[in-house]
Amino acid sequence: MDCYFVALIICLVLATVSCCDIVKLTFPSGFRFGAATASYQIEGAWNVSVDTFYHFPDKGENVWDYWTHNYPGYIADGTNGDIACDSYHKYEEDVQLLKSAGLDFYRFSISWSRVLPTGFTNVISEDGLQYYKNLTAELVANGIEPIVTIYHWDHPQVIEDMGGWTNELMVDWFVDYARVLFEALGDTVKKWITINEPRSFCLLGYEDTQKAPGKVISGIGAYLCMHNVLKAHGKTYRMYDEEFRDVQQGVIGMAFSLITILSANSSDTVSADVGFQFEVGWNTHPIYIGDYPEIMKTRVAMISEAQGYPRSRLPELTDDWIAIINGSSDFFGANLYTSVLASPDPDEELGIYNSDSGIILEANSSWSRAASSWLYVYPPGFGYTLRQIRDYYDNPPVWITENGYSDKGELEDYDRISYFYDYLRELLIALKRDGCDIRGYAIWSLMDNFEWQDGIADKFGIYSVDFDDPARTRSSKLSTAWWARVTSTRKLQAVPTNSNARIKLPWE
Ligand code: GBH
Repeated sequence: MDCYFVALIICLVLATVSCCDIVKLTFPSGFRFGAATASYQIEGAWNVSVDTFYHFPDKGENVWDYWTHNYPGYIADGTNGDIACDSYHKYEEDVQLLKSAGLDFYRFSISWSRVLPTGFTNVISEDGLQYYKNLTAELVANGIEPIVTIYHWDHPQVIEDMGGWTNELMVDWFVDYARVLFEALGDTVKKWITINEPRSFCLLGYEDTQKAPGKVISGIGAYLCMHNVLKAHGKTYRMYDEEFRDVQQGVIGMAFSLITILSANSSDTVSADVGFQFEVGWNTHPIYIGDYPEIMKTRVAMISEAQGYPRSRLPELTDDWIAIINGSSDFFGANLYTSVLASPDPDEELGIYNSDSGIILEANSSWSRAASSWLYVYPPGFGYTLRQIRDYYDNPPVWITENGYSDKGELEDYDRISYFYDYLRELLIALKRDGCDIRGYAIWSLMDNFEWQDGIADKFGIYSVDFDDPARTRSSKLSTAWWARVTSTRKLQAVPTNSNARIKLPWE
């Protein structure tokens, strides 16, 4: 009896502690906050330096240079990244932006064609490498950890001329490039992300004109692209193991494009999961489980046959490749913004296959929206997907490598703050109540930037950038101050509701 009583008291105390902890909305002491950007979206200086020996520009042309210069019609406002935020010249100021917001890390990406102007390792641009050495040194001097994305969509055009991600030789070209970065920066950089969101550029760049290289290779391009991405990632991971890990002691992962997929109809227990396996598992199962999801292999083979192809449009991962790719990840990088509802495609009952998944994905029209056409605000989806990752992949260490909200550039960005509040609250519940191993969170984005096919009209920054001003002046938004309070208190802060509530910046 006594024993039960004591146990009961202990339980009550524990329950109160953990519940109040969630109520207080504090972050664990080791939790890390940061902001993310990508080279093409912020750097500018697209043809900056001339090689003194070869006398050719030693920033090579990449697929986004080529795409925006030759096909500006595919960019909503016809803009490009020639200057962007001019971070190539303003990186010291950018580091101060991070510091003012109290951020612990900066996730930035490296421009392949800035480091390797010919695309290959026969010429290494000293200027290009120096830029990233300066940036990482500046970060470290200011107590900010660099987290480096090796590839965020801007591979050299010369490589695209040879098929880019649809050419299997890309695998070795990528490994060669990554090795140059480990050699040059690996003493300082201890967290590497090989590739950002393969799902996005494979689907939108090799089966659609929304992203460079804008090749429409329907039904085949994206699968081939992902196949080579997985190989390039796996081989880079093993190369780091063999050549660098002992000495450099870093970690390597990928930033996956995640999307929360919920059932449109509560009695449908199948569609949301099938949707998840096709949209997310396609990329994550090979790395965490060892092969493409079974349902993907079966359905794509069956539909390919019905379409008259001699073999499945989904390439096969051989046992040798599975051995390289399976387990090639030290952390799970999650880019997660939005949710959709899944339902079965009724045409399938008539024997008509409109898609390989057979699932229709549609946002709920009652969800509120950001400026980006694809971004719906549904905070519970964030927690749902974090728990899904825990359950599917044995609770891996997770870094939220991107999350954020787009608007039209308001400095008093209440909606952005409210998005952060609601999503971070879900994150805390997943972490503290549900035991998800979430280590850190990166805001997308540090500053307004070139938002790919949407040009510069949709803004994700917690700092604004004046794109009409040649100096690309940065200014803080209301969310800057809100973030500074979150990072200094390590606690979620209330959402200001009107301009009188404007929080003073720490340096004001
Ligand atoms: C990220 O894309 C990028 O990494 C980053 O560079 C970008 O600036 C940021 O987010 C904001 O857009 O037709 O189903 O393929 C993440 C979000 C995921 C949004 C894929 C568009 C395509 C819809 N993207 N999604 S789909």
